[in-house]
Amino acid sequence: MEQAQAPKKKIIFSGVQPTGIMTLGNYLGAIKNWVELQDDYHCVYCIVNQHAITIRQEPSALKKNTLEAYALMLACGIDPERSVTFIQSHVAAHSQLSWVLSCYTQFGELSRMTQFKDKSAKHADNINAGLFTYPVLMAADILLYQADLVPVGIDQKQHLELSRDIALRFNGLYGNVFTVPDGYFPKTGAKIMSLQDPTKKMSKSDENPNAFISILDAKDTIIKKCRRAITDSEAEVAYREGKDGINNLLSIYSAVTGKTIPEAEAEFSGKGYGDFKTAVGEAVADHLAPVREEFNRLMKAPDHLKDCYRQGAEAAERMARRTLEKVYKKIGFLPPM
Ligand code: AQP
Repeated sequence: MEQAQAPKKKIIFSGVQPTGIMTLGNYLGAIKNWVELQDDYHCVYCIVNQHAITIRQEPSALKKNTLEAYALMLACGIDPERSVTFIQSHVAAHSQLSWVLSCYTQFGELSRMTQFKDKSAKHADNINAGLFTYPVLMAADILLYQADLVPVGIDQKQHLELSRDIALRFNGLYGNVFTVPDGYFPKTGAKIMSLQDPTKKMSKSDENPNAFISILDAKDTIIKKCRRAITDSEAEVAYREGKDGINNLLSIYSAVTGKTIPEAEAEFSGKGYGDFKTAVGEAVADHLAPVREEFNRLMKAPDHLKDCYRQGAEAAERMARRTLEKVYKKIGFLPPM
């Protein structure tokens, strides 16, 4: 099997953390776009297990989640023969470049990151340095591959802007070393909210399983979670301010059916929330059913998965090494030979 190399097309980089089974938020905000972008770009997609340890992980669970996240990425439609697909810790250049970039990133910049503030409030007993420097590793991930575009959910916008700032600063000092990446945000599904608190984003590590839909949830579970979704006391399926729960369900419905929000509003006009929530659950479950089937098939073929991620790491390594060598030369690191 040949991994794509020799990029002539524009380059895309993105990653997902193996912190649990991906949610509908990860799928609609990120992976679904990754799949579509494979037609027009040279894509590099990564399971970012080094980012995951910024929050304490149980080692056997991390290992299992990493393989499952990789399989799930393929099950969603990422083709390892067309895109470079690998696991972050298999390519040492990520942590090597991260160290260099951390010396070109200011403490004040990192202190302003809202994800750091949110996650340190949530994990007050473990506010480690990695949690603080997470955006530097993310910048290294992206800049190593000279990515032109980075498809992420809107929640990652601030980190992406920091990556751009770091690239511009470095280029300003040493010439054009890095491509300055642009964000690529989906039109629908850019931020899917929690079903239990629609002012918060849907997260796979939420303690309340009713707050998120996992891509691998069974159909009846998905419908049940949608039916339990927090909405409001009105009985009108309409997208407007103050109706966060309904807005979220309408966005989800629109993203999985391809219908526009006004089309969805018209479809449920005069109907109660019960009917609407069930219809959303059914549409989501039908949309995800083929992914679940393919995931189960792939998990029965661990040797095939291993071949894919090993070859992916080799292709990634070749791309990453070129950038790292250039960076080391620019900053004056004496070459080993
Ligand atoms: N709710 C969301 N809506 C839209 N996009 C989302 N993404 C995550 N949540 C939503 C996008 O998914 C990609 C991978 O995210 P990640 O797993 O690397 O990290 P995350 O953003 O921290 O996702 P979670 O699910 O919230 O993970 P935990 O619970 O472990 O922190 C990113 O492109 C992200 O934008």
